Amino acid sequence: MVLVETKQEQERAVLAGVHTGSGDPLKDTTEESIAELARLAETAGAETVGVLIQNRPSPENATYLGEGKVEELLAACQSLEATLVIFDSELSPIQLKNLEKILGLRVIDRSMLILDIFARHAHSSEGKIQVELAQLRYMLPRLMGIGTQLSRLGAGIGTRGPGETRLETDRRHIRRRIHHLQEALSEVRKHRELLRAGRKSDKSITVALAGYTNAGKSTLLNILTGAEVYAEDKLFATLDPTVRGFSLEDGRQILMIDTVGFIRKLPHHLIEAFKSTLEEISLADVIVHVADGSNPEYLQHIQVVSGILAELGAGDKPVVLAFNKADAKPEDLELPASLPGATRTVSISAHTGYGLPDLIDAIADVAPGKKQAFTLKIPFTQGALLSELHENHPILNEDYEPDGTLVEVLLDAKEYNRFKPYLKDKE
Ligand SMILES: Nc1nc2c(ncn2[C@@H]2O[C@H](COP(=O)(O)OP(=O)(O)OP(=O)(O)O)[C@@H](O)[C@H]2O)c(=O)[nH]1
Ligand SMILES: [Mg+2]
Repeated sequence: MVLVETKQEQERAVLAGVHTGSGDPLKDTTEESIAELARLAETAGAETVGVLIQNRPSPENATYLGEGKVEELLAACQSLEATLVIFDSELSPIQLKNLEKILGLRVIDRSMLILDIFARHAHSSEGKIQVELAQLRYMLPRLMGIGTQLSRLGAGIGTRGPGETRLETDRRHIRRRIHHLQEALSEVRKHRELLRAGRKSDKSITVALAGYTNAGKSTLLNILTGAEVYAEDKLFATLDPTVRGFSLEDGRQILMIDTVGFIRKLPHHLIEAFKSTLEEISLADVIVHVADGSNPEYLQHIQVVSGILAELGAGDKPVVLAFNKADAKPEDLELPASLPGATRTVSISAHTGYGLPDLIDAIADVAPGKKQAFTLKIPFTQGALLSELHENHPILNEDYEPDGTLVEVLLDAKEYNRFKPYLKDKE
């Protein structure tokens, strides 16, 4: 068989948005959100050839941009030979339909772009189901009574499905598919619950890595646990949670879970659809919030992540905030020593290994079952107790006295209560 490589022409995208100056930089179109949109476009395989931002108090109902600006956008698209227009905010079904008609080009919005990247990066069956579910829920209202269905089929960003299944134009058919996917997902969820129950029964402590996309979560998991998770300078490189274990010095077992990254204006359908994956975060004992400490935008990123964590019901968990990429931090960028909402704050580099012992210490400090060193004196008559200590607890030191064995051992609060009668300093 001869394999013929077909090279697809790169899409040429014009980015567009409305800057309302509403004062909420996480929802508005700003220089940063447009720069991020360009990176998203790049990750999806499109080249940004132009940007158009209109200043107006609120988007126009029918066409998002004002009439004059739409004309300007049309002219720009023609002269730049654009193949695609990407809006920075979610478009209503009407806006989408009108804009496609006026511009004569494929129009997508930030949500569709993110969904498209997720569709490309989904590998596990769970990931694929979740992405398709989010895509269909997003598409459904946008297929109602409009004539653009056909233009949504075929190749190109915003049209890709996760599997072989083509998006069906028939609403009923889509509803049926959504129902089917929901059932499949609940099966997967059961499987996940079983896995989790297994972890709980082996008394491991679960630590979830959460954070903005591209902050370095997967790189950190790899360096801490020797995992080989795909990490790349790409947005949403990780979709599937990977779990790897390591032990703390006091013997506690940690299971660290890598998770999907967050971004501002994350489509709500995605959060909904990814609930079963994201549950790994809300059920963890500790959250390590990885932030890119070399990015001047770090505070906004932290805000977005904290918001989503709260939405997932994980707002009250102990959080270790890890400012990553210390090796690349610009000299004039100041990082706070602590932030509200973070139990501990550390500075690290997953590339050079800088600060990792501090990170481990912080995790050990906030994780349940923290152990401390105590010196016990076990009378020689209690041989069984001594063997038990040896078998189940990390021993730091051992010495013999005429009336018993002195053992320096690490104990958590519960174990401490049990061995309290043998504390040496009680004498
Ligand atoms: N300079 C520097 N780059 C880093 C560091 N840690 C990670 N990176 C780079 O940052 C990029 C993103 O890393 P990932 O580990 O894929 O980030 P992530 O948080 O898992 O991203 P998503 O899975 O997309 O959410 C990669 O190019 C890494 O090599 C670091 O400590 N210093
Ligand atoms: Mg990752």
